[in-house]
Amino acid sequence: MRALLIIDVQNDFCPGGALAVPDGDAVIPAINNLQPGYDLVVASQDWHPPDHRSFASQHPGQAVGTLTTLDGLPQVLWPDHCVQGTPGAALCDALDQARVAAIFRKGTDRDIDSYSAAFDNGRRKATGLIPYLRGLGVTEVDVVGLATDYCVSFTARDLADAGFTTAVLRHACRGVNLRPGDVDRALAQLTEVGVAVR
Ligand code: VGL
Ligand code: ZN
Repeated sequence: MRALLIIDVQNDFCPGGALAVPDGDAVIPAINNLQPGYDLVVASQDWHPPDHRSFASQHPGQAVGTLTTLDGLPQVLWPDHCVQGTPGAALCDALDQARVAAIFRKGTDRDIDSYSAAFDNGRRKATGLIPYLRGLGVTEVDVVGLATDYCVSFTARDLADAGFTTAVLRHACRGVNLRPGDVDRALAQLTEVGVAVR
């Protein structure tokens, strides 16, 4: 069984959104075209409470983009984004959801960020994605969506670690590139842990 995993194609990550990824909406037609080629299509959704501690607004005096630590883990401070139930948190209307069998929400615990769709950043709690895929007999997962250097990359690494044959499809991903070269570095690190980048 081959699955397509669509990461965080949400309004806040697209142009005009709170944490807009450059050219983020370009992934949507690419992902719509890919979907018919898979046995299973699954999505994730970044889904934060309004006082999530990854938000710079929760750290007076600290600017968006600052690198700090949260509960002992490295943490970039982000603008408020993907707040539960807001239009910014919704999956983009142009994304074809007809074949999306399940949506895994993440980042719901205010005290820890969750880039991966499988575990929080401290690998303390699981979302259930991995047992869900295993239970359906999935062995191969192609990962697409937003953002390449955060949620796509963390998810692909966790899936490869869990034993899935994992690939990231570059043409259907876009990255933040907070520091120039972040996307290229993230993809290079993925190839080192056995994720195919194509
Ligand atoms: C993401 C930063 C903060 C992502 C989510 O979906 O890549 N990035 N929250
Ligand atoms: Zn987030």
